[in-house]
Amino acid sequence: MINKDSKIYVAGHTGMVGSAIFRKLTNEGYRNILTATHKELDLTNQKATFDFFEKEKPEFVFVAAAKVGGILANNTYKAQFLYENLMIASNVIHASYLHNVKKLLFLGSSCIYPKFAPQPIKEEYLLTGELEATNEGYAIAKIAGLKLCDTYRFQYGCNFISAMPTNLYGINDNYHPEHSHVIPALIRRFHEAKIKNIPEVIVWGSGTPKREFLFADDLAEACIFLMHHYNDYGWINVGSGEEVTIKELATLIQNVVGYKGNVVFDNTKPDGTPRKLVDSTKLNSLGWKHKIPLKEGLHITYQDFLKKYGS
Ligand code: GFB
Repeated sequence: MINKDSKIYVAGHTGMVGSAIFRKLTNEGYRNILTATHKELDLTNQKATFDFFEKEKPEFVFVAAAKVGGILANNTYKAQFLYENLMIASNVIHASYLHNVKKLLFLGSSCIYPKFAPQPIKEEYLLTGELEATNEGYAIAKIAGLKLCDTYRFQYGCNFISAMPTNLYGINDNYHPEHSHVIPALIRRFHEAKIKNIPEVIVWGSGTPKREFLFADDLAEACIFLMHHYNDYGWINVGSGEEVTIKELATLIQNVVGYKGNVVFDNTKPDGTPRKLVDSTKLNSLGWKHKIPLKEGLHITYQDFLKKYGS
């Protein structure tokens, strides 16, 4: 069982999810947290990863390191999203097996499920239909990762588990104008339009797709909860059940930012999956539920954006 003195490696601790897990662990009094920046350790490099585990011998591992991005980034850098995420998953999971890590939690994404899966999406719908083309590479790499966890449990008795979060947003997100996810992209675009008096803001796609959103600090809490309470095969959905259309989301963000101009939809940009609401019954029945509602999370996120980029 994990305790406050356990040696815990948070892979990807500088990213939005990894930094939320690091923050939550620190606030809860875990005193022995191991981290390494991308510059210090390239997890796509098998030798470097194996040497790191040989030297550091972590007891518990959160795999929050990944090459991530929004729909345009996934649809542009297809090879990198497949290769880099495959290598990170394979290297960290195999190194954890080689060095007797007591427990590992691998983080995937709701994009692993079929494009037209029945909604809400249950864990067992995996591999029952075609994937969404725009993020197929990322999805296949994440499916490989969760399958590595289950097969290492089967063949080597490793206590490796997987969590599949819905779309995430929150503190320390990536605000790149092209490569980011929808919430940080629109926060930045509405903010810049407000301060520069730009008459209209473009939102990608038709505005009709629906997305469920979970605040990254809620996911961090769910990951620590699962590290304590889940020790079995299978992947666990982590969602909020809070679903909005992209049009409704744009209006929410426009109001949070206080932008008074027009909103225009650019149909030349891809919509992606029409809907991806995950069924979180399995996790909820274990005793975890999200806390931060979308509106409150958007306000917190915008304040974080202003603190970091407002000037
Ligand atoms: O957040 P997003 O890029 O991720 O796009 P996905 C969600 C929806 O928002 C899509 C629309 O329908 C976009 O067309 N959208 C509107 C925008 N305006 C924008 C904008 O300015 N930027 C962005 N990025 N979207 C990702 C996967 O898909 O979901 C990742 O590509 C990952 O691999 C992530 O799985 C959770 O939900 O479409």
